[in-house]
Amino acid sequence: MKRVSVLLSSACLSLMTVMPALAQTQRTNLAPIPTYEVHRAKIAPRIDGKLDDAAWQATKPVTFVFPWTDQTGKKQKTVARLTWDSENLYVAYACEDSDITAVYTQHDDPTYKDDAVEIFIAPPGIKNLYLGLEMNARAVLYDYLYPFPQRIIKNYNLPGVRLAVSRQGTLNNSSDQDHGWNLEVSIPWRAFADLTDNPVPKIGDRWIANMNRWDGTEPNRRLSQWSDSGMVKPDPHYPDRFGRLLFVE
Ligand SMILES: [Ca+2]
Ligand SMILES: [Ca+2]
Ligand SMILES: [Ca+2]
Repeated sequence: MKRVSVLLSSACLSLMTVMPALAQTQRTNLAPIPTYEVHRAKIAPRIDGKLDDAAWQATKPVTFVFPWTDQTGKKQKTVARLTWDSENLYVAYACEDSDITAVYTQHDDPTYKDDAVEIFIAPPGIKNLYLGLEMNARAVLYDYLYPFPQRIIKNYNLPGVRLAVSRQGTLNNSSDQDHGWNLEVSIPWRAFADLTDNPVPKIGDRWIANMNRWDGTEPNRRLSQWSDSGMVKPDPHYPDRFGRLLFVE
Protein backbone atom coordinates (compact mmCIF):
# COMPACT_ATOMS: atom_id res chain seq x y z
CA MET A 1 0.00 0.00 0.00
CA LYS A 2 3.02 2.36 0.25
CA ARG A 3 2.89 3.62 -3.32
CA VAL A 4 -0.86 4.13 -3.02
CA SER A 5 -0.56 5.97 0.31
CA VAL A 6 1.86 8.49 -1.18
CA LEU A 7 -0.40 9.06 -4.18
CA LEU A 8 -3.44 9.50 -2.00
CA SER A 9 -1.93 11.91 0.50
CA SER A 10 -1.15 14.27 -2.37
CA ALA A 11 -4.55 13.97 -4.06
CA CYS A 12 -7.24 13.69 -1.42
CA LEU A 13 -9.95 15.94 -0.09
CA SER A 14 -11.93 15.03 3.00
CA LEU A 15 -14.46 12.28 2.36
CA MET A 16 -16.68 13.76 5.04
CA THR A 17 -17.29 16.92 3.03
CA VAL A 18 -18.05 15.13 -0.24
CA MET A 19 -20.16 12.09 0.60
CA PRO A 20 -23.46 13.76 1.67
CA ALA A 21 -23.75 15.55 -1.68
CA LEU A 22 -23.17 12.28 -3.55
CA ALA A 23 -25.93 10.48 -1.67
CA GLN A 24 -28.47 12.87 -3.21
CA THR A 25 -27.41 11.91 -6.72
CA GLN A 26 -28.77 8.35 -6.40
CA ARG A 27 -32.04 7.19 -8.00
CA THR A 28 -34.43 5.05 -6.00
CA ASN A 29 -35.87 1.53 -6.56
CA LEU A 30 -32.62 0.14 -7.89
CA ALA A 31 -32.19 -3.50 -8.84
CA PRO A 32 -30.34 -5.71 -6.33
CA ILE A 33 -26.55 -5.73 -6.64
CA PRO A 34 -25.57 -8.69 -8.87
CA THR A 35 -23.05 -11.42 -8.09
CA TYR A 36 -21.05 -13.21 -10.80
CA GLU A 37 -19.36 -16.53 -10.13
CA VAL A 38 -15.96 -16.38 -11.79
CA HIS A 39 -14.99 -19.94 -12.76
CA ARG A 40 -11.36 -20.89 -13.14
CA ALA A 41 -10.17 -21.48 -16.71
CA LYS A 42 -8.66 -24.88 -17.46
CA ILE A 43 -6.79 -23.33 -20.38
CA ALA A 44 -6.32 -19.56 -20.46
CA PRO A 45 -8.04 -17.76 -23.33
CA ARG A 46 -5.75 -16.49 -26.04
CA ILE A 47 -5.84 -12.67 -26.01
CA ASP A 48 -6.53 -12.04 -29.69
CA GLY A 49 -9.95 -10.38 -29.60
CA LYS A 50 -11.67 -13.55 -30.81
CA LEU A 51 -14.03 -15.11 -28.32
CA ASP A 52 -13.90 -18.67 -29.66
CA ASP A 53 -11.71 -19.99 -26.81
CA ALA A 54 -12.95 -23.01 -24.86
CA ALA A 55 -12.51 -20.92 -21.70
CA TRP A 56 -15.28 -18.54 -22.80
CA GLN A 57 -17.70 -21.31 -23.77
CA ALA A 58 -17.63 -22.48 -20.14
CA THR A 59 -18.56 -19.06 -18.68
CA LYS A 60 -21.90 -17.46 -17.94
CA PRO A 61 -22.75 -14.36 -20.00
CA VAL A 62 -24.03 -11.13 -18.43
CA THR A 63 -25.94 -8.59 -20.50
CA PHE A 64 -25.55 -4.91 -19.70
CA VAL A 65 -28.56 -2.77 -18.75
CA PHE A 66 -29.41 0.77 -19.89
CA PRO A 67 -30.27 2.73 -16.73
CA TRP A 68 -30.67 6.15 -18.38
CA THR A 69 -33.77 6.18 -20.57
CA ASP A 70 -33.31 9.77 -21.76
CA GLN A 71 -30.09 8.92 -23.63
CA THR A 72 -30.56 8.92 -27.40
CA GLY A 73 -29.49 6.44 -30.07
CA LYS A 74 -29.80 2.71 -30.51
CA LYS A 75 -29.51 0.57 -27.36
CA GLN A 76 -27.01 -2.01 -28.63
CA LYS A 77 -26.39 -5.20 -26.71
CA THR A 78 -23.22 -5.92 -24.77
CA VAL A 79 -22.42 -9.31 -23.25
CA ALA A 80 -19.48 -9.75 -20.87
CA ARG A 81 -17.82 -12.87 -19.46
CA LEU A 82 -15.09 -13.36 -16.88
CA THR A 83 -12.72 -16.17 -16.00
CA TRP A 84 -9.47 -16.48 -14.04
CA ASP A 85 -6.40 -18.56 -13.26
CA SER A 86 -3.43 -18.21 -10.93
CA GLU A 87 -1.89 -15.51 -13.14
CA ASN A 88 -4.68 -13.29 -14.47
CA LEU A 89 -8.27 -12.15 -14.50
CA TYR A 90 -9.70 -12.42 -18.03
CA VAL A 91 -12.64 -10.38 -19.32
CA ALA A 92 -14.40 -10.67 -22.68
CA TYR A 93 -16.89 -8.18 -24.10
CA ALA A 94 -19.07 -8.84 -27.15
CA CYS A 95 -20.57 -5.58 -28.44
CA GLU A 96 -23.28 -5.42 -31.08
CA ASP A 97 -22.62 -2.24 -33.03
CA SER A 98 -23.95 -0.90 -36.34
CA ASP A 99 -21.36 1.93 -36.41
CA ILE A 100 -17.94 1.37 -34.81
CA THR A 101 -16.16 4.61 -33.91
CA ALA A 102 -12.88 5.24 -32.08
CA VAL A 103 -10.31 7.98 -32.65
CA TYR A 104 -7.92 7.78 -29.68
CA THR A 105 -4.69 5.86 -30.30
CA GLN A 106 -2.34 6.53 -27.35
CA HIS A 107 -2.16 4.92 -23.92
CA ASP A 108 -4.08 7.00 -21.34
CA ASP A 109 -5.97 8.95 -24.01
CA PRO A 110 -9.65 9.58 -23.00
CA THR A 111 -10.85 6.33 -24.59
CA TYR A 112 -14.22 6.61 -22.79
CA LYS A 113 -15.17 9.23 -25.41
CA ASP A 114 -14.94 6.50 -28.07
CA ASP A 115 -16.86 3.25 -28.43
CA ALA A 116 -15.37 1.73 -25.30
CA VAL A 117 -15.77 -0.91 -22.62
CA GLU A 118 -14.62 -0.63 -19.02
CA ILE A 119 -13.99 -2.55 -15.84
CA PHE A 120 -13.64 -1.01 -12.40
CA ILE A 121 -12.31 -3.40 -9.78
CA ALA A 122 -10.96 -3.68 -6.23
CA PRO A 123 -9.87 -6.57 -4.01
CA PRO A 124 -11.70 -7.36 -0.75
CA GLY A 125 -11.47 -5.09 2.26
CA ILE A 126 -10.88 -1.86 0.34
CA LYS A 127 -13.44 0.91 0.37
CA ASN A 128 -13.69 3.71 -2.18
CA LEU A 129 -10.43 2.91 -3.95
CA TYR A 130 -10.32 0.98 -7.20
CA LEU A 131 -8.52 0.41 -10.46
CA GLY A 132 -10.15 1.50 -13.71
CA LEU A 133 -9.49 0.18 -17.21
CA GLU A 134 -11.24 1.94 -20.10
CA MET A 135 -10.57 0.35 -23.49
CA ASN A 136 -11.74 1.52 -26.89
CA ALA A 137 -12.57 -0.33 -30.11
CA ARG A 138 -8.93 0.10 -31.22
CA ALA A 139 -7.66 -1.75 -28.11
CA VAL A 140 -6.22 1.43 -26.56
CA LEU A 141 -6.04 1.34 -22.76
CA TYR A 142 -6.66 4.19 -20.33
CA ASP A 143 -5.82 2.88 -16.86
CA TYR A 144 -5.90 4.63 -13.51
CA LEU A 145 -6.34 4.47 -9.79
CA TYR A 146 -9.47 6.15 -8.44
CA PRO A 147 -9.70 7.18 -4.79
CA PHE A 148 -13.44 7.75 -5.15
CA PRO A 149 -14.89 10.37 -5.22
CA GLN A 150 -11.82 12.52 -5.47
CA ARG A 151 -9.57 12.69 -8.50
CA ILE A 152 -8.73 9.94 -10.99
CA ILE A 153 -4.97 9.30 -10.91
CA LYS A 154 -4.33 8.86 -14.60
CA ASN A 155 -0.55 8.53 -14.32
CA TYR A 156 -1.05 5.29 -12.42
CA ASN A 157 -0.34 2.41 -14.82
CA LEU A 158 -1.12 -1.28 -14.43
CA PRO A 159 1.78 -3.58 -15.29
CA GLY A 160 1.28 -6.43 -17.72
CA VAL A 161 -2.27 -5.76 -18.97
CA ARG A 162 -2.85 -7.30 -22.42
CA LEU A 163 -5.83 -6.52 -24.64
CA ALA A 164 -6.98 -7.16 -28.19
CA VAL A 165 -9.99 -6.30 -30.34
CA SER A 166 -11.66 -7.95 -33.31
CA ARG A 167 -14.13 -5.96 -35.39
CA GLN A 168 -16.96 -7.08 -37.65
CA GLY A 169 -17.25 -3.91 -39.66
CA THR A 170 -15.27 -0.80 -40.56
CA LEU A 171 -13.81 1.71 -38.13
CA ASN A 172 -14.93 5.35 -38.36
CA ASN A 173 -16.98 4.95 -41.52
CA SER A 174 -20.63 5.80 -40.89
CA SER A 175 -21.67 5.25 -44.51
CA ASP A 176 -21.81 1.44 -44.14
CA GLN A 177 -23.39 -1.03 -41.76
CA ASP A 178 -21.19 -2.63 -39.09
CA HIS A 179 -22.06 -5.62 -36.93
CA GLY A 180 -19.99 -5.38 -33.80
CA TRP A 181 -16.69 -5.72 -32.02
CA ASN A 182 -15.17 -7.92 -29.36
CA LEU A 183 -12.55 -7.07 -26.78
CA GLU A 184 -10.51 -9.48 -24.70
CA VAL A 185 -8.29 -8.38 -21.81
CA SER A 186 -6.06 -10.11 -19.27
CA ILE A 187 -5.22 -8.30 -16.04
CA PRO A 188 -2.40 -9.89 -14.04
CA TRP A 189 -3.06 -10.28 -10.34
CA ARG A 190 0.26 -8.56 -9.66
CA ALA A 191 -1.37 -5.37 -10.99
CA PHE A 192 -3.24 -5.30 -7.64
CA ALA A 193 -0.08 -5.60 -5.53
CA ASP A 194 -0.33 -1.96 -4.41
CA LEU A 195 -3.84 -2.55 -3.06
CA THR A 196 -3.47 -5.89 -1.27
CA ASP A 197 -0.78 -8.14 0.15
CA ASN A 198 -2.53 -11.19 -1.39
CA PRO A 199 -3.51 -10.23 -4.94
CA VAL A 200 -4.27 -13.77 -6.18
CA PRO A 201 -7.86 -14.61 -5.13
CA LYS A 202 -8.60 -17.67 -3.03
CA ILE A 203 -11.68 -19.81 -3.70
CA GLY A 204 -14.63 -18.05 -2.08
CA ASP A 205 -13.11 -14.56 -2.14
CA ARG A 206 -15.43 -11.74 -3.17
CA TRP A 207 -14.10 -8.73 -5.04
CA ILE A 208 -16.14 -5.72 -6.15
CA ALA A 209 -16.31 -4.68 -9.79
CA ASN A 210 -18.44 -3.05 -12.41
CA MET A 211 -18.35 -3.28 -16.18
CA ASN A 212 -19.60 -0.61 -18.55
CA ARG A 213 -19.89 0.32 -22.19
CA TRP A 214 -19.97 3.71 -23.87
CA ASP A 215 -21.49 3.54 -27.35
CA GLY A 216 -21.82 6.26 -29.98
CA THR A 217 -20.55 9.77 -30.42
CA GLU A 218 -21.91 12.98 -28.91
CA PRO A 219 -24.70 13.99 -28.83
CA ASN A 220 -25.99 10.41 -29.34
CA ARG A 221 -24.23 8.33 -26.69
CA ARG A 222 -25.40 5.56 -24.40
CA LEU A 223 -23.89 4.21 -21.22
CA SER A 224 -24.81 0.63 -20.32
CA GLN A 225 -23.60 -1.33 -17.31
CA TRP A 226 -23.51 -4.68 -15.58
CA SER A 227 -24.70 -3.19 -12.27
CA ASP A 228 -26.70 0.04 -12.50
CA SER A 229 -24.63 2.72 -10.69
CA GLY A 230 -27.90 4.35 -9.61
CA MET A 231 -26.63 7.82 -10.47
CA VAL A 232 -29.23 10.37 -11.58
CA LYS A 233 -27.12 11.46 -14.56
CA PRO A 234 -25.23 8.93 -16.75
CA ASP A 235 -22.13 8.19 -14.67
CA PRO A 236 -20.59 4.75 -14.16
CA HIS A 237 -18.65 5.60 -10.99
CA TYR A 238 -20.32 4.65 -7.73
CA PRO A 239 -18.50 1.84 -5.90
CA ASP A 240 -21.31 1.13 -3.40
CA ARG A 241 -23.27 -0.17 -6.41
CA PHE A 242 -20.49 -2.31 -7.91
CA GLY A 243 -21.35 -5.97 -8.43
CA ARG A 244 -19.64 -8.82 -6.61
CA LEU A 245 -17.18 -11.22 -8.22
CA LEU A 246 -17.19 -14.54 -6.37
CA PHE A 247 -14.14 -16.64 -7.26
CA VAL A 248 -14.90 -20.35 -7.62
CA GLU A 249 -13.11 -23.44 -8.97
CA1 LIG B 1 -9.45 -15.35 -27.76
CA1 LIG C 1 -20.84 2.42 -31.86
CA1 LIG D 1 -2.56 5.31 -16.65
